[in-house]
Amino acid sequence: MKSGNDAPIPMSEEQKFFFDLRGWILLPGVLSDDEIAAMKAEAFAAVDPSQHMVINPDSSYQGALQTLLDHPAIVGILSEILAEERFLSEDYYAFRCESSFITVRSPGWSKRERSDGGLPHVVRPPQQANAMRYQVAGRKIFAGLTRVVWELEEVKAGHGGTSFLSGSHKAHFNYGGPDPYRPNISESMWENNIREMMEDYSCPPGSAVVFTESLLHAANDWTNPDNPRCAVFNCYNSLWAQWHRMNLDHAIVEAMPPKRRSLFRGVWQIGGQNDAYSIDNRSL
Ligand SMILES: O=C(O)CCC(=O)C(=O)O
Ligand SMILES: [Fe+2]
Repeated sequence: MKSGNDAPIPMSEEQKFFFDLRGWILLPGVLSDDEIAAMKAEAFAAVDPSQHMVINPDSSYQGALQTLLDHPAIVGILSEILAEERFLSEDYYAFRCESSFITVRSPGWSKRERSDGGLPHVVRPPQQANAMRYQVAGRKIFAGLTRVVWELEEVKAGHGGTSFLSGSHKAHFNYGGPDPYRPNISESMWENNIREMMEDYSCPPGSAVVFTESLLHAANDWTNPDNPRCAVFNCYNSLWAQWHRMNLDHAIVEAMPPKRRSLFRGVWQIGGQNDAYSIDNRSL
């Protein structure tokens, strides 16, 4: 297992192939045992004793968890699928982070605790044109809104990891519900068949899952009796598009190393050089 925030690891041709084909890839065993222990301690400290409500929603932007935001194992991938080559730089990231949260689920946690009840959903239905959609043009992936899930505990397939309908990020037909603009499969005549075809992953602690939010995906009951789920969900976008409202405290970003700060700069391009984060150039 490797670790440390050193040089970014380029996205491999194999990763591109499978990410394009399925809409998600697993990076198993990225973090060292020491890193996992430190991060888990922070994550568990951020949730209340019932283990579901997050007390400090900004925890994953701080401490050891902060280093996940631009971990070298994902920087190469995000630069490939969210950035144009001409914007790549040593000093600034060519993509943005726009959401980060911690999830702790003890054995028996039910997806009914989520507002969507575990319904398979997407950012926008992929068969329509929009700024978040997954696309490939000129042999280049553009993955609109992209999520990186860091699993800090073991995940066993079929026991509560995030599940995906592989390939659905490129679907051209709707999900069988009454409204083609609905970003989920509610009221679909094929709901059971869709759910049956969804797949998830097994992974050791310290693994990362990267998926496009144009892929149908869902939360699931945590039925693994051996350990809770402890995961950090980080969301990224291009320099010029924003889905989430951030409202992240300026002081938290200001305390980060300068390159990491650039993940939180304003969302615009023309009218000056938009590289560095500042109090006057932040995404809100
Ligand atoms: O909680 C989960 O496993 C699914 C989370 C989810 O819907 C997302 O990351 O967009
Ligand atoms: Fe989601």
